[in-house]
Amino acid sequence: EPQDLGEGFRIVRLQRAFAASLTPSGQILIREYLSGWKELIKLMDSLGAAFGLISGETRTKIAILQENQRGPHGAHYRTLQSMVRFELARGLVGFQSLPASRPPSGCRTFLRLHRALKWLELFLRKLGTSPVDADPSRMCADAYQEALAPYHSWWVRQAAALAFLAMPSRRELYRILSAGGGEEGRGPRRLLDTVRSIAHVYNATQELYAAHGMLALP
Ligand code: 1PW
Repeated sequence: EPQDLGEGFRIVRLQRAFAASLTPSGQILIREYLSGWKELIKLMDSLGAAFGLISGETRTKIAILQENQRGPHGAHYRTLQSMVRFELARGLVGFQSLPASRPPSGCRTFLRLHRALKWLELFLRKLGTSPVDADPSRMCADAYQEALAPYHSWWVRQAAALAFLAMPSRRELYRILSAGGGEEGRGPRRLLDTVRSIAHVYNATQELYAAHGMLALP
């Protein structure tokens, strides 16, 4: 589709990436998942400089997982299931704090993105279902409180709060979210389709991590 071309954020690419990251048999494909996150980075970058810390941190997490994929054990980093199996078998998960000399595990790195994905799911759902006069900056902050703040240090929470204050107006946000042309009237629907795709992959990840007692990796 023509709307797939171009450099800017496209919600349709976000939706397709997360939809493609969950196979019919329930495998989670890490490359597709990361391509969803890369699309999200474009969104954060278009929200302004205040989101720089957040997008920079996200880039770092993506880079760690991509290095694993390109490394000598790359074949094990194709799906979340095979990554978990591999790191468990090799004792690489890091259930206790690892010495700083050890690289962060794929499992703990993915868990950071997984938690953040819940924030996104909540935020987009609020955005897609709220009355037109609701304030996006408030919805973003509420979603953060609910999903992510409990895992963050005081300093990170302050920085995040500052970024939310700089959130563009609802009108501007909708313009960004419906970029690509011809989507105006479909904004909220596309938004809610996206929320559904994100929720599916979130829930599958959550089940896998819960089954292995990996929801609290340091
Ligand atoms: C338009 C809204 C977009 C929502 C995208 C959500 C992105 C969430 C990234 C939050 C990053 C905040 C700053 C960094 C915090 C890190 O300490 C934290 N990382 C994450 C991704 O939560 C935990 O990683 P760490 O320090 O244990 O390596």
